[in-house]
Amino acid sequence: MEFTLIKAWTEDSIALVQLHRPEALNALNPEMFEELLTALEAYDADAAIRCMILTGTGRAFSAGADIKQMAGMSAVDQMASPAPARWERLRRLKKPIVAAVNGFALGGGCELMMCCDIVVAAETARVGQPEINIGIIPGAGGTQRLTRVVGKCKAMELILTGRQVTAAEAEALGLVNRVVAPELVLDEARRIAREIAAKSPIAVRAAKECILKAQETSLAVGLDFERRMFALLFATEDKVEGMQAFLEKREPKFKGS
Ligand code: DAK
Repeated sequence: MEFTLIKAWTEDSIALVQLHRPEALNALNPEMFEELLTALEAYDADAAIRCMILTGTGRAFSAGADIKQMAGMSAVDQMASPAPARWERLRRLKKPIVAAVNGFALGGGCELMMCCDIVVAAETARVGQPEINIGIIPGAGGTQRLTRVVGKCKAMELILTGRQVTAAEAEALGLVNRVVAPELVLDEARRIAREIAAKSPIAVRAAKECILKAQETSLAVGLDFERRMFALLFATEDKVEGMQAFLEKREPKFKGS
């Protein structure tokens, strides 16, 4: 795959995608977002890939949507914008994504981070929804996903003041799984991705689907969904292999079948 605004490569069963527009702090323009989706969707469909990592080049994971491009847009432009459909495509990815947040994750960058499944952040990273400072509100799920993760009061504070929080505060808020030294952020993401890549990809996919379902449905519906997914996994060879390996006191070899 040939890209100009991102870099994408694989390391065994892990795919890495790096936003690569450092002169604009990886601000998300439509061209970069299309490249990002092309790469992620290709890896999502590739059976050899078990887990993906998303990171940024330079000082930022992403400083959000491209303000220079948004400045000229009208309400009618926004109503007709293909952007929501792009974010929807991101939401439909089945494989887990580990975010390696190397620097600023602001606005759409924070929303992108929240679309990932596990987040490793550099100590120097700064996270926030600063849209209020430019006269708008989060538009890619920030008011919804942030509120579900951190609760109403904290979401109100972050979105109404636009304050950037440190990686440590983001971890305390539950937005970030762990905080490491900047030079270790990608390696820690790799370590987690490899651990996930060694599991049954079918069980991993089912678990991701169930957990995301918990964010958007009632407990009763979610429990019912989980029960069905659980039963479904008993039809897989990976379930037979996993349980057999345990009984034989050996490591399982999952094939994704
Ligand atoms: N857009 C465009 N360029 C940006 C940018 C951005 N979001 N953020 C930074 N840059 C550019 C700067 O303009 C500067 O470029 P030059 O002036 O050198 O050409 C370069 O990156 C370096 O930035 P600074 O000089 O400002 O660097 P500092 O270290 O002084 O400050 C900063 C770093 C991250 C604190 C600052 O750059 C900053 O405040 N950036 C803006 C952050 C922000 O407000 N982000 C939210 C944008 S609104 C939607 C989907 C998504 C969205 C909305 C709707 N739909 C699906 C409908 C998302 C909206 C947003 O994200």
